[in-house]
Amino acid sequence: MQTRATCPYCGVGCGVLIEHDGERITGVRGDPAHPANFGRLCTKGSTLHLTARPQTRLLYPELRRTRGEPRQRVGWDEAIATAANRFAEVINTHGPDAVAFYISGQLLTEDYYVFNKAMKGLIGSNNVDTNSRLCMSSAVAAYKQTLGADAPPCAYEDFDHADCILIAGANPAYAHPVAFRRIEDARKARPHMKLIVVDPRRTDTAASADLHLAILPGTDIWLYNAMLHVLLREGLVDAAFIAAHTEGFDALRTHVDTITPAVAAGACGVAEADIVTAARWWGQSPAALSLWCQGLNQSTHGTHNGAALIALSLATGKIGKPGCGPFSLTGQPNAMGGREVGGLANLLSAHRDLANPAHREEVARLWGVDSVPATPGLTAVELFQAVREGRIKALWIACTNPAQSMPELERVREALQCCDFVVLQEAFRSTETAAFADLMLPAATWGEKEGTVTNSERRVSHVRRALPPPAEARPDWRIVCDFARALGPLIGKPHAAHMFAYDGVEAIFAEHVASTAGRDLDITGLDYALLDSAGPQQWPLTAAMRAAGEVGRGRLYADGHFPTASGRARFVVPVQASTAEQVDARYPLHLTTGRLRDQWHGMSRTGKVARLYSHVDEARIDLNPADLQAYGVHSGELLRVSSRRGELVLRAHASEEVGRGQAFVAMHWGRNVLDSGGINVLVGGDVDPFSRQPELKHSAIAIERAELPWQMLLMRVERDECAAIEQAESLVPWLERFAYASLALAGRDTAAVVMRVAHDQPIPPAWLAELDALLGLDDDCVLSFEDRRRGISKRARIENECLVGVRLAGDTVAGAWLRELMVEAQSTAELRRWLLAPLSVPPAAAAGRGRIVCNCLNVSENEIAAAIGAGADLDALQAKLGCGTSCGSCVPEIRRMLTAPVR
Ligand SMILES: Nc1nc2c(c(=O)[nH]1)N[C@H]1C(S)=C(S)[C@@H](COP(=O)(O)OP(=O)(O)OC[C@H]3O[C@@H](n4cnc5c(=O)[nH]c(N)nc54)[C@H](O)[C@@H]3O)O[C@H]1N2
Ligand SMILES: Nc1nc2c(c(=O)[nH]1)N[C@H]1C(S)=C(S)[C@@H](COP(=O)(O)OP(=O)(O)OC[C@H]3O[C@@H](n4cnc5c(=O)[nH]c(N)nc54)[C@H](O)[C@@H]3O)O[C@H]1N2
Ligand code: SF4
Ligand SMILES: [Mo]
Repeated sequence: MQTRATCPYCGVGCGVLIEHDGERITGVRGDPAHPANFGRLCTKGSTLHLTARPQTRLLYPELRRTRGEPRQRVGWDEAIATAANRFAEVINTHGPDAVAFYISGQLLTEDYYVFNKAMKGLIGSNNVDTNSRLCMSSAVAAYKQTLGADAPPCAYEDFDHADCILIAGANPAYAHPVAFRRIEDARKARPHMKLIVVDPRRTDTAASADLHLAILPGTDIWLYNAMLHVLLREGLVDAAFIAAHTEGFDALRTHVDTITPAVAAGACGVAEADIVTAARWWGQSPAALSLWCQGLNQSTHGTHNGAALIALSLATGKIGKPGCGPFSLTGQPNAMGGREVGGLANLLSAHRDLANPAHREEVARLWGVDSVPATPGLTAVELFQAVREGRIKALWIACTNPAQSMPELERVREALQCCDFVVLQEAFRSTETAAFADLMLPAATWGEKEGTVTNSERRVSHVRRALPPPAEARPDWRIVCDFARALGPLIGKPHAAHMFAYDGVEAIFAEHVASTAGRDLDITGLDYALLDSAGPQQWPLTAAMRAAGEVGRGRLYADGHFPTASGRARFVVPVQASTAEQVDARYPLHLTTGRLRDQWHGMSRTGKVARLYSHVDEARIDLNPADLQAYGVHSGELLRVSSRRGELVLRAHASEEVGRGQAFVAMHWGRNVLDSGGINVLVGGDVDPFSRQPELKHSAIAIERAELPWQMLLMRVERDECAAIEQAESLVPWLERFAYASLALAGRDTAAVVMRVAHDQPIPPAWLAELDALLGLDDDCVLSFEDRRRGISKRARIENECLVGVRLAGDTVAGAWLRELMVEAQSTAELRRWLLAPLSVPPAAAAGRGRIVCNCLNVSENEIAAAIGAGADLDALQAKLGCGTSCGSCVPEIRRMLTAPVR
């Protein structure tokens, strides 16, 4: 059986066909009919079915009755009653602003809608904010300041019409892969198209560009202002468009007058000529499109980063036309939906503004309440500060993992620790935030819930449910409605019963649709039936458009009219700020953070699929080889990394991708896979003044070698992936005992758990014995070798001539070889010989496969490099090895290996 849904990962919003037998999800395919992806999926989307396992899920409500005690399973009635009582107590004693919701751009629009209504319409506070504050809020503010509304004006189809694409602060080869596939196709079809990438790092996206501007972190505004300077100087602006459809240009023109390419080149650390080239390509191309994401948004001047980029589209009149426009890539699958329903502390339903009394009145009327509160609620960073200071006493978290993803992580943990009552509504059992929850509510997730999502190009899809949720998990919207109805009478609002009396999820959608009437995102022509018959639709799609047989609008502002008071788009004079935190002698390196190709955020889903570790198998800090050399550190050694807020130990990785003086760490690694709190213990919480988005991309750090001479590697093959996950979970509490430790899965058809440890001295024999017992390395079937003098010990379990478990202590250089033997279930005579000899290095013949580059076809780096060495080009590699022929996510990396084989 097949059910149409969408991928729950990124904002590309690919359609998927869920294959199932009525009881289990058995496979997933790209939906050929979905206009976002036409059947394609990336590495994450195509492994979704492997994440649909009840064993990893939160299955029942759990309640902690006394602080310090573990949570116990309770029934739903008790769970909802307890939540309602505790929230009512706080509201009745301390007022509605003493409670808050912290929710997520991964909720469906209907879930979001009821959360927002419950806080603003029922409880009477605006304290509802989301992880979109860490993600899209600068893009929202930039669109509103310039174009007048939070509406990305473009469509993916515009890639096919562009003559120049400028990707700024985004790495779509990793983060929006299927959109990047479409850009690759467009380039093939239009060989004259220019691709410019602005990113301090030489990512796979940057490496594939015609021009890579590797600017110094935080210097974007200088660059876009200097490009405008060149456009003006060379007569490449569209004076007629500026005069007819914009305002504020004179001030910006004056501002950029002194920002010559030479000035910007100095600020940005790039060649003056490259800035001129970028401006000319943009200005001379009939159609030019910009794309941006977190490299611009996650900054203390994120709003103005966006505004400076948008100004290039406005000044050249390249907006509202095919192949043109400023296109913000949405991070999460439904951050757009959350913005549409106004599910943030400073917004209201259907793009209405909290600050506007008429808007507040309209929303109150829609909801049938006297009023909605006027004071803006607290935004993410402020919200957790308020929790920490005891001003917020009850916190409801849904579909996000703040104990991993928020900046200033130690403070966030303190906040969660001291909060009187924390509810966590989660689909998976063991996220970092779960440790702090007093009440955990099991949520249905992908494949089990129905509703709608809106992707980056304003396209609304109907997400369908393939199976019922496991055990007692329930859809998010239903949990919220049950809570709201229980809470109402306790806070003197009996009409809650009526406000939240939906007979199903479509009734919520219908209410949301009604709220958009006459707004820029008017979708009064939409219902589930139309989405089912005509397919996913872009907004607006008004009732009148539907009556006239039209579909949703692909491109906005074709008429040059903008939703501002004057109908004109606005130029904004940006602040010329740098990053909030500067490097200095004590913290001399600039750290940026971001995404890996095959992992998703806190890894609650992707971290449970062994093969998704094969591209990058451990947390690491990327540093320029010259910097590593200057510190006298080799790639693979451990470093103590510290910032003004915290420190952790990470493995050094030499990478030409990062410039001198810079460093990169992926955001994914948290307390479930590392001994430390995770990368965000380093990252600060300074925010943009307009969007309140924190500067997650920029921190100053120091590094020094971590002197941890004692090393250990533990590996164990398990019966199946579920067993490997369970084994990994049993090892999580061990992580913090060591000065350094990391956990990972490995393998593909055979799944293994891998734990790497380093310590300042040998660990107590009792610990070793306990770990051996845990991993089945303690009985008579185990081969063991010990060289006390050299402090080396090896233990291995061999079953049916295959290695199934290993513990190496003292020296772990053979780890990669042994791991391959294990997960590929190869038998080898060399293994026994090696095990029983005082050798640590692997046999010379044992050339490993190396990292897996192509995850679909399981093709490794070394195999690709060997074929390249034998003269293969991309076509030959694809024909011979199959790499890059399925989802295509690895093609940028393969292309790069072809031009510079050594990485
Ligand atoms: N594989 C994968 N894909 C994802 C996600 C995931 O977790 N995993 N998450 C999704 C979500 S929620 C989001 S928000 C998106 C994020 O998508 P992206 O924003 O594309 O990804 P990031 O890696 O966070 O950051 C992009 C780039 O910004 C660069 N950068 C850092 N500082 C600066 C700067 O000062 N200026 C410029 N111009 N660039 C800078 C970084 O080097 C990095 O390469 O990805 C989505 N897609
Ligand atoms: N250093 C650094 N930090 C960052 C970033 C960065 O670039 N650098 N990026 C920031 C950005 S852009 C983002 S978007 C955030 C993301 O950060 P988070 O929001 O914390 O990331 P996720 O791990 O996706 O959290 C979503 C949670 O929802 C759960 N879940 C999944 N489906 C459902 C469901 O249907 N219902 C419910 N109730 N729960 C469900 C998942 O198990 C998961 O634990 O991280 C931010 N933090
Ligand atoms: S690009 Fe990948 S992660 Fe994003 S929606 Fe498509 S399949 Fe999912
Ligand atoms: Mo995001």
